Amino acid sequence: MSSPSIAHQFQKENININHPHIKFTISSGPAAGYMTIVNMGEKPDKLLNIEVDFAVAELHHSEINNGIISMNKVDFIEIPAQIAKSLKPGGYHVMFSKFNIELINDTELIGVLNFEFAGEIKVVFEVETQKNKDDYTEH
Ligand SMILES: [Cu+2]
Repeated sequence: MSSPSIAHQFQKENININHPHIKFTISSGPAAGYMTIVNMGEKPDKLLNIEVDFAVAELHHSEINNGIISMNKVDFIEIPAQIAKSLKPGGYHVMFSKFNIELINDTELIGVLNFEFAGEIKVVFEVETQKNKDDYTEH
């Protein structure tokens, strides 16, 4: 069990990033990044990309069609106004690959999220072992 983080969130302007974390099964990756992005503003914003120095990061969307899961790279993730959008298994997520470090449970990694309007938001990802394919913690 990872220790409960009371206020693991990051905010800039109208965008709040809640509990960014990376789930991995193999220490060399690949691994998925999840979080909840809250847009408290009156206008939509877009997550354009994410910069990290430990891997290659892409924005992905998973879809299930006729029981088959497909994963596609997307150019951005739209965050509508007044909406909390969760990046979680089966939907939008960050895909990390080509790691130049080893993933270790209960450690932290830094990343910078780039938004069209809010700009750069630096976050700390909690690194957690993935227990099953739907494992996702929201807190
Ligand atoms: Cu993916």
